[in-house]
Amino acid sequence: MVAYCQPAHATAPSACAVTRDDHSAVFEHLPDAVRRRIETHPCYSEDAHHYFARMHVAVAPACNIQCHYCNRKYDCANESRPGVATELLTPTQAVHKALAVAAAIPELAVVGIAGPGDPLANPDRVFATLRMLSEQAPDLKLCISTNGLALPDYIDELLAHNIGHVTITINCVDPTIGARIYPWIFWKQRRLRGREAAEILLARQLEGLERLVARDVLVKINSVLIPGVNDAHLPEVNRVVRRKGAFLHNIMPLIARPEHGTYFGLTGRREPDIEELQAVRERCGTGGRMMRHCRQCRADAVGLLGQNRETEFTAAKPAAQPIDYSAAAAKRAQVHAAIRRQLANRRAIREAQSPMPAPSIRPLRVAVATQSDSLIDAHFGQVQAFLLYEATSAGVRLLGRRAVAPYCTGPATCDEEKSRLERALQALQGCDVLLCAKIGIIPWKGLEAAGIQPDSEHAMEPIEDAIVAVYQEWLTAGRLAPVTQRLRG
Ligand code: CLF
Ligand code: SF4
Repeated sequence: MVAYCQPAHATAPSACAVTRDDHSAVFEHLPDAVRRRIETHPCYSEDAHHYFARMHVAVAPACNIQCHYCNRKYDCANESRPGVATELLTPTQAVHKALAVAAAIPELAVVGIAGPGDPLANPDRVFATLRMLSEQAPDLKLCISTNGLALPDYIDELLAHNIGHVTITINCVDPTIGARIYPWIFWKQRRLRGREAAEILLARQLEGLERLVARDVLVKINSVLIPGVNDAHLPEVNRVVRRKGAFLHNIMPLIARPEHGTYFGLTGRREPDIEELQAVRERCGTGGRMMRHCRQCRADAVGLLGQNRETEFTAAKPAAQPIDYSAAAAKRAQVHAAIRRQLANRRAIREAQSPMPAPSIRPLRVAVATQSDSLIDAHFGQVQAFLLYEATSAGVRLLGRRAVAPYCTGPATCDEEKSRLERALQALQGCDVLLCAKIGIIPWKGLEAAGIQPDSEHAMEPIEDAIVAVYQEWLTAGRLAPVTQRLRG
């Protein structure tokens, strides 16, 4: 891609003061027809992402441009990052895998093609896959994510394959900035560079956006926030794409580490921190039309957003039984109907509740040690990053990921241990609570002394359920002082 395009632990909605996610209330003004098109899509509806799953089929190896944040040669099975895929599939293998996943995960709602290269730079493979999928699994939504260079050439074909959701990665609308992100594009049998290349790419992206919107496709724009390159420019991108009819804007942090071998990673381009990301999103100010729950999926991701179940469904692991797709589709229809009922109940509860009191209660910042990105299942000292969440009376929201040097790296002198703890505390700065599966007594005391409450009571629980429970505890205990009295982070 292009960039950064457990069985669901769906729980019954509750009438408690905070739910796992109430943010998509902002979509409730949408016409019913549009709401129906997004309510099961985990990327287009923040509500849906807790309940409905997506999968990507990695059928698109080639790309027609180069981005300075991309290196598709690097793969790590444990890493969730756009452009990463463990195995490339033929269209037939991809369809077989999609049917196997659909049979095993009834929450599956969307099959997307997001790489590892650009889908529209691989039109034969991609359209063969889409054609077979729409014939054999007509109840699944199909979705693609593209850099947009070839998009205007394929509008009719995308519509013919029933594609109702398209993501275009647009990182800038100014070719001077574009030339700093895209070293080249491959265009009409020639490799073009610099501003000329960026001008063509950006013009094609915006043309594709306008033409899809004119054909009633719901277009989401992904933008990678690259500090020092396009951070100040993204509000302008937001204005332009909104004016042209984009449905949703998703601003994601740059991932750039030297070990990934990308230009930005190797030349030390900094990844933005959570506060910068929030600030840019706020400056765009599109409220509910800003996607905030993207998990920067792999090109072969399977499961709920944040889950990586792809290793359960490799080409080398064919389904044990022949797949009875009709039975799977019938089961899926039942499961989806039950989830829809839950969500409708939840909406009804939300609508019946009086408006929330003025936001005098400050948010609770929670750091989570997790391996799976869905459960609290990691030891404090062994993680290389914490997920950071914010809980308010409106719900629980993922803020992002904060890297940390693991605290436990073998025997250490007192001084080394102290400096490891200091690094961990720095990564946890601004947090009230750390949720983890386990933590040693020394870091426990260190965190407490720094005003961060370690908590391993919720080990192996789904992350957002645990955060709701902790938020309720803090609320009940009166530990969330009014905003005016205490602001952190
Ligand atoms: Fe895949 Fe993208 Fe479709 Fe979703 S992902 S092609 S729109 S089904 Fe979603 Fe993953 Fe973020 Fe993409 S969380 S990277 S936005
Ligand atoms: Fe996507 Fe191609 Fe850019 Fe990589 S180089 S992020 S595959 S558009």
